[in-house]
Amino acid sequence: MVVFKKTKGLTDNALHYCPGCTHGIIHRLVAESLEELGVLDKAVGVASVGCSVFSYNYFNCDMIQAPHGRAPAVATGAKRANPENVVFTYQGDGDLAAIGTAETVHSAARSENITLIFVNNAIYGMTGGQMAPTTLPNQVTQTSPYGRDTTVVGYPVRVSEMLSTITGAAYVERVAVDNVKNIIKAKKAIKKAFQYQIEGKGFTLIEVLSTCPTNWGLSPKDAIKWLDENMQTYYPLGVYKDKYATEEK
Ligand SMILES: Cc1ncc(C[n+]2csc(CCOP(=O)(O)OP(=O)(O)O)c2C)c(N)n1
Ligand code: SF4
Repeated sequence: MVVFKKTKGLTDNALHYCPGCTHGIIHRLVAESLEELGVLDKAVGVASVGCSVFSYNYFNCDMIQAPHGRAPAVATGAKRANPENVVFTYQGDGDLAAIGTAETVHSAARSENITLIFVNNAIYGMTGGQMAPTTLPNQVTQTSPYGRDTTVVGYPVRVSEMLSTITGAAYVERVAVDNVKNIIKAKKAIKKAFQYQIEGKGFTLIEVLSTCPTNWGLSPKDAIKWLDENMQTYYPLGVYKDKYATEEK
């Protein structure tokens, strides 16, 4: 009896992520969703710059590598050139909410029919743990060794809340992958975003709260606890925008 089978949406390449990093779980949820919706052969993923830069080696669909922050612009081109494609970006918070803020906001404003998978781990992972726009107040990073001082560097950007104010955004939800219940919810949200795209409903973004045990300086277990206790307080989970919610009922 087959109890578990790996999704066809992922290649057989071994993931390079650190032990306890939840990038791998998020990859699986995206890949399973594409497979279950039967769109793997027309899916185009856009890898960003950050720890997930090699996601083009893992997703078993067409992939493009975009320069830092430019993934939504590249995705816009891929979608407009071939509207039957199911196009998604996979971006960290440094990529999406710092250097790529303009592309993120304006692709939402234009209601591009693309899906952004936004992995928020509150830090720049790949480059060694510098402060990100999403770093929490008082959080210690390599560039905020005494904790993020909001009087000097300002406050974290809440991407889902911000995008929910944009008329062009169709569906924006924040999820987490810290326990089984939340992982199931995260999968549902990701699948729904792709479903919306298939139905031509416009811009969708799923923000996934994720761990970076290496740069947080925590064990994988304590990193999950830190995500629960600190990140979810500052970044509450939930649906921030669903233009079509009433239609669905
Ligand atoms: C134009 C440009 N500026 C800066 C960098 C350096 N850089 C590479 S990855 C990265 C941060 C990535 O952090 P994030 O997007 O949060 O992803 P994570 O690694 O945490 O998954 C930076 C600043 C770059 N590659 N290109
Ligand atoms: S540095 Fe952080 S985000 Fe990058 S793979 Fe390691 S744990 Fe994951």
